[in-house]
Amino acid sequence: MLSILCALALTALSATSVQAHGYVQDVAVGSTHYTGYLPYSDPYTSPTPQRIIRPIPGNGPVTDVSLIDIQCNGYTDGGAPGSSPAPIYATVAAGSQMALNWTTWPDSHKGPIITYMARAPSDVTQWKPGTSAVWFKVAEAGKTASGLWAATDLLTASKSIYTFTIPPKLQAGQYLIRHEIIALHAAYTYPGAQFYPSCIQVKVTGSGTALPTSGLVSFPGAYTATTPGIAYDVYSNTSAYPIPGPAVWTGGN
Ligand SMILES: *[C@@H]1O[C@H](CO)[C@@H](O)[C@H](O)[C@H]1NC(C)=O
Ligand SMILES: *[C@@H]1O[C@H](CO)[C@@H](O)[C@H](O)[C@H]1NC(C)=O
Ligand SMILES: [Cu+2]
Repeated sequence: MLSILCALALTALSATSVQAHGYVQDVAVGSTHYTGYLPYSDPYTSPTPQRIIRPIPGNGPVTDVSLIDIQCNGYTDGGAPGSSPAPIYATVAAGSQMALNWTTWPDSHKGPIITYMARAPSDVTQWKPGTSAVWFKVAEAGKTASGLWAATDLLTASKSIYTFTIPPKLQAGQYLIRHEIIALHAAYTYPGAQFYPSCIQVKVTGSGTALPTSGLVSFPGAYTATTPGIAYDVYSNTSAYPIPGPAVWTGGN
């Protein structure tokens, strides 16, 4: 079984290294670093490395927005659909920054970078949101007025590090962060956009009390084939890019 998996992984590695997509390989909170889930080595490493990012099958995209795969990147949990939780979480103070280090992102894969959070009812290392509407957006970046894209232009300029702030007044507790790049190089029609979500488990500390109670969205659910920004001609459309999903929640600022 293991050799079959290794062969598959090697096949996937050689196939995808040509296409070179990516994933979050490191998360930094201040000077504390958490290595991301490494899809080409973690499954074959013993003992299994303890990660804060939920397992992903590889560096490739999800393209069907109706699948549970769109939530945390298409990994099955014991054969059941939906992502498998990770064993640990990062601790981060409300109002502090998280720096997400992506693998080298291909120039052709232009698109937005979007980050959501969802409050875990109790233990985030056991929680699977399923199709519940639990997610709120905390950060987004699309195309600037001068035509620069969050991915790849700005991400490359920042050495593949994307930084966002945990809302300063967010209620303490455990959360799942859903962070994604949407690559639009084939998004002139649907399906075409490539989604690269990562789910990061955190415990937020602080004395804040803010938590959104309305406008929460589900994954799958938040995006459809006709949601603005899911289909977009990245080569010829010089208009503003409408970032998909709800407005950024500002109640925690
Ligand atoms: C991102 O992570 C990689 C792999 O750990 C590391 O080599 C690289 O230096 C990191 N990038 C930055 C800007 O810290
Ligand atoms: C450009 O994108 C916007 C937003 O998605 C859309 O409304 C508009 O129709 C597009 N323009 C062209 C020429 O396709
Ligand atoms: Cu790709």
